[in-house]
Amino acid sequence: MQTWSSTPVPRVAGEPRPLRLYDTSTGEVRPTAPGDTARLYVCGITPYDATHLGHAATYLAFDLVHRVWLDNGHQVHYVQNVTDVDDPLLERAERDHDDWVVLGMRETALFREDMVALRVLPPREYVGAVESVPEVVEAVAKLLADGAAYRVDDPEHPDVYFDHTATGRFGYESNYDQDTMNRFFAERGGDPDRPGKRHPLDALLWRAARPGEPSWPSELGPGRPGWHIECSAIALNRLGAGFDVQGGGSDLVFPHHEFSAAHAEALTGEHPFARHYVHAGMIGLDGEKMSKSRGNLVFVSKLRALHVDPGAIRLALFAGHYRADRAWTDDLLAQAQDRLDRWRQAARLETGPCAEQTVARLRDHLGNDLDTPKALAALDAWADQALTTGGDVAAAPALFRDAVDALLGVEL
Ligand code: 5CA
Ligand code: ZN
Repeated sequence: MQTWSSTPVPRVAGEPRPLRLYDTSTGEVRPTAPGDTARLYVCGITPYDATHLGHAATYLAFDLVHRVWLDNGHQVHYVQNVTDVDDPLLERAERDHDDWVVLGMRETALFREDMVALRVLPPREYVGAVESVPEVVEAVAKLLADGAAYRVDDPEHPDVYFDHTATGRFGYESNYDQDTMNRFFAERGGDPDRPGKRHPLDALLWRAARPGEPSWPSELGPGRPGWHIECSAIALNRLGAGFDVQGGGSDLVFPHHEFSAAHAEALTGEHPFARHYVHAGMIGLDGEKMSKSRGNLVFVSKLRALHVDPGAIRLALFAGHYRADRAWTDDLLAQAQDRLDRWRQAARLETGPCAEQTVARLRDHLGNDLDTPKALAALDAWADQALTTGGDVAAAPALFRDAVDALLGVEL
């Protein structure tokens, strides 16, 4: 699939700081340790509706990961998928008498526009589920051959399921107890009651063709991919096993990332699938998680149509820590716009107080599990000083502007 465009990222004077991130699987903030090329996979959208601020917050969090690695001199091999065939997309298309292919293409195009407007650096490879069907077929065939997968005994719909005990490590990514796993599996796309499964928690790998549903001919018989194997196959085939960060929102901790890891580890025999599993908190509105199914959404495209400054959207979402569940409010946006105005004013001064310490603090805070609230406070302190007492360093406003651009993705 076509990815999106980006603007150049300035290099910032001074010493970069390595990136430490909270890893869900170990429950610790640990250093990332990429080689020359850092390898990042972030779960992409299911394109049945426009991008809301919850999605945006998640992609902005990983945009910071991307930017901090670039600051450290790494190349970044970033892969993102688009779940352009799955139940929610097919259901929405049917509800609206829309063609699912057209719906997916339309919403994906809008997502790209939103990402460009928000200055999210693009993935190197942007990969659809539909275009990766052959990769999924190959993976599922291998899992079947290795005994990690099985067909249900249903001649009409011979679906293929993953034996969740295949790796002997199931549960290591989320660390959830049995009850929590059962609950989230049922709530988040799983089918515990499907007759013929060996265990309620086994996950779908290949759904045999049903009348009225899209399907692809394959050595497994006609059908379509399950959800988790899509991300295992796309990530493994481009990044290899043991890549640096697997990312997404915290609603993907289980079952999606647990199974993506289990499928991949059963395929390769290598552990771990990713060295860090990183999850962004949920953005809510009016006390509830913002979600397409609840319909309590604020769309990025709506805000753009209202001429809201994308830099203010970034700063509003960075005002809270990426791992915290937090609420979107009009006040939050107004405060972010004020902050952006002050920073712009300060960055346009001819001279200012020395900004080197400020940039060092910015790097320290971002390197420490993307602590944006503290990073923003450090930048506020410089801007306030610049606008009140001032300073005589001619290079300071440009250094401030470049650091905010390169590291926070905000154009002043
Ligand atoms: N296509 C799958 C991933 S393979 C999917 O979950 N798509 S999605 O469109 O439902 O979500 C896209 C991304 O936004 C995921 O990383 C998800 O965790 C994240 N997300 C969804 N809702 C929110 C929210 N309210 N706050 C923060 N992130 C969210
Ligand atoms: Zn995914």
